[in-house]
Amino acid sequence: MNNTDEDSRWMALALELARQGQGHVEPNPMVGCVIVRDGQVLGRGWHQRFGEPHAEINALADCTASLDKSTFYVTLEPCCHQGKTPPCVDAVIAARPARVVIAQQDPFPKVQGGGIAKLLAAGISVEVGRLGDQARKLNAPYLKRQATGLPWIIAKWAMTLDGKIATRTGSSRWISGAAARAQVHALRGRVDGVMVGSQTAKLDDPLLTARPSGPRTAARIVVDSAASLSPQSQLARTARDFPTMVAVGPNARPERLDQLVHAGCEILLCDAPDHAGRIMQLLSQLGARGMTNILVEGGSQLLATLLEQHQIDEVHSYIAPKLVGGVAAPTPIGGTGLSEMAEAITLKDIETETVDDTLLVQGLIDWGNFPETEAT
Ligand code: AOF
Ligand code: ZN
Repeated sequence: MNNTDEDSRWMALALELARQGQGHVEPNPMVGCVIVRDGQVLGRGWHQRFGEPHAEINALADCTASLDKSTFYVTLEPCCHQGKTPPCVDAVIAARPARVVIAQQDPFPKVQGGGIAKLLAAGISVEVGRLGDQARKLNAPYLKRQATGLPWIIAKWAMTLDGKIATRTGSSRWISGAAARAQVHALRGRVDGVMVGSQTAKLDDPLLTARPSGPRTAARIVVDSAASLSPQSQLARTARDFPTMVAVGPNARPERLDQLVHAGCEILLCDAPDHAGRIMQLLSQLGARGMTNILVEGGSQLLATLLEQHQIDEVHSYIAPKLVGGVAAPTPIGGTGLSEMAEAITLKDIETETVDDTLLVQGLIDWGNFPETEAT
């Protein structure tokens, strides 16, 4: 194996370790670190939990040998700031490695190339960008929030083979099978929020909790300009057990707000005059609260607004081998839609998987929301 292959292999291992922090470290990025000398792993570590030691510190703690002439593979530039923990870059320099290979620069304002500069100033050879695309994909939600203040939006729907998310009467239970639904529960268990529109809340009366629970408890968020969520709904009735937010518009009636507050819901006021403006205000509020990932489970109007605002970043479409037909049966994304097929939004990084009899198609949409950081 030549040096380049070697570097990619160890960085791939560091990325694999980083991923183990998913659901535990947000709003921090997922970071992994492998320390190698002469083809031997001396230590490995990852950022395991928000507020706890960073990847490099855990990898150093895993080492018993001297690290002289070793190479560090880190998926993100080592930090150079005093945060909840001391700067990692000082601990890396103290270990006297020959080289540090970094997948990606950290856009965090207190770091932003400062960690790399400190390594270079200490006479350590530094390479930036090894498997950078993979690192960027892994931490895309972190990068979007750093760049825009907005959370990463995952749109999920289940539809029949003829593209319907319900029958013409609104019946939708169940389109996908139990195994596909279990996957969605796992996703709910690692995101910061699970969002639906008011119509979906009304028609489906969902609970939107993760069953079984996952590494974090998502807030359930209803986009409901008129505060029309029924106090008798499952969401309102369980609002004291699971965080529940209702995003309302400026014209919501005060008595409706009182009822929801009384039930234990938190009201998020979005006062823009139009639906799109209110959605953007809501996303800003959620991002400002430290939310990194929001799962949106419909309906078609909410997804249309998010798409029009270029705020759907990732799609999980479950396609079940069923047909229901009907021009009045809803499809996943409503709104006016595009006029030209040539303008269709094309997803990238497509992954497909069959879950029992249901096909999952997953992909990302690159809106250019977070430009690549310059390599130093
Ligand atoms: C690293 N290695 O493993 C991680 C880093 O909240 P704190 O104090 O833990 O700091 C969070 C910031 O530190 C985060 O925004 C990012 O810039 C960096 N994360 N850096 O060297 C790591 N998780
Ligand atoms: Zn650090």
